Amino acid sequence: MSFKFEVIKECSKTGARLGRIYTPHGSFETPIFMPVGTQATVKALTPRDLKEINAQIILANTYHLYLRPGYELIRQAGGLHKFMNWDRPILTDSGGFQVFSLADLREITDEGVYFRSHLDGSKHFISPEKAIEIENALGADIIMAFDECVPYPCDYETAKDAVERTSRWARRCKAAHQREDQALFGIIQGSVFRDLRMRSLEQLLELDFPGYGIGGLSVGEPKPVMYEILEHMIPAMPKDKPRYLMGVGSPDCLIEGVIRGVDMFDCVLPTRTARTGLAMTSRGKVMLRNAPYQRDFSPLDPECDCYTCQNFSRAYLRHLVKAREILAAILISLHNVRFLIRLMEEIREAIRNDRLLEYRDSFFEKYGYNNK
Ligand code: PRF
Ligand code: ZN
Repeated sequence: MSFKFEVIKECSKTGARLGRIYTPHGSFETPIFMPVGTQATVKALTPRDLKEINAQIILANTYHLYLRPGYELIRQAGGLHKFMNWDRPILTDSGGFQVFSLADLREITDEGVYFRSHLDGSKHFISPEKAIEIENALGADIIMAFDECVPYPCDYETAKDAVERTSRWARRCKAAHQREDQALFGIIQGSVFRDLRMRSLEQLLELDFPGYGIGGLSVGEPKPVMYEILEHMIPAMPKDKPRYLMGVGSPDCLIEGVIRGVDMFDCVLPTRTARTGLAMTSRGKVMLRNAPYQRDFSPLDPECDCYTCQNFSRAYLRHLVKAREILAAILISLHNVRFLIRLMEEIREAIRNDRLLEYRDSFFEKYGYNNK
């Protein structure tokens, strides 16, 4: 089946909606959290693990896979799904963000971006056409346009130029896109300037994408500023297209984002923090390195249904973290990703029952308002 989005139910008290996205690799309900598999692997987790914790769609990065192992190799392997043995939906980010945050010595022109690899210093050039060529070769179900994400804070003129360039690049991405079995999403930029956000949205709407990424947020601005931009912008976005808030994944931002009408999220947070020994639980964060857990033989999160919480104690997990054992990363990543996937399951259930605001309050009551 090709790409389709349907709204199942709109929340009567908030901007939230329950929906379903259909792709050639199956369908899933929204709002959804997408675990990040930058290098064609969600770090420390196998596809078998991901299915066990009910991951429906994962994200991979064009920038990283272009540099290593190369997109011709992945094309030869039969595409990303076959290469990594993941038969559910995949979304690829375009590299328009990673090239700005990771690469060295970059020069941005209207043609594209010149940069040096963060791996070996080799020289490269990615244009909108090139990004789409790579994403077409990788073969994800949803692919993102090549955009220019400005840092925060950013002056108005710089943000404005990036909006205009992102619109020109979006048009070129659409023209270069070859595969009808992949849905190409546009990305809205505009930093924290309301009028630029609206301008970016209007220009992208002219191109009529099947979905829209909200880029350039969660780049260092205060959370209330991000929420305010979402409140301003989302009511002007098409109701019948999915809205994807890029790079956002803390529990509070997921809930507040959904309330304002966001349908899709991705973030490295659950896997990255897991590798430092930090777990998210229904009672707030737990830093397993800390001394209080040395003789804590209770489960990491008594309310969690994951393999880690069903079988191991905090004391054991702390031991693994302290001993720098790789099983620590595996077990805590499994739990953290399951925690966010279950949070989204509960959010969808709350929308279904028109209880989203009550759900938010009870979640923070337990998780801790000051523990975000
Ligand atoms: N653009 C792209 N990917 C992204 C972002 C963006 O602005 C962000 C910003 N939070 C995360 N990932 N292409
Ligand atoms: Zn767990």
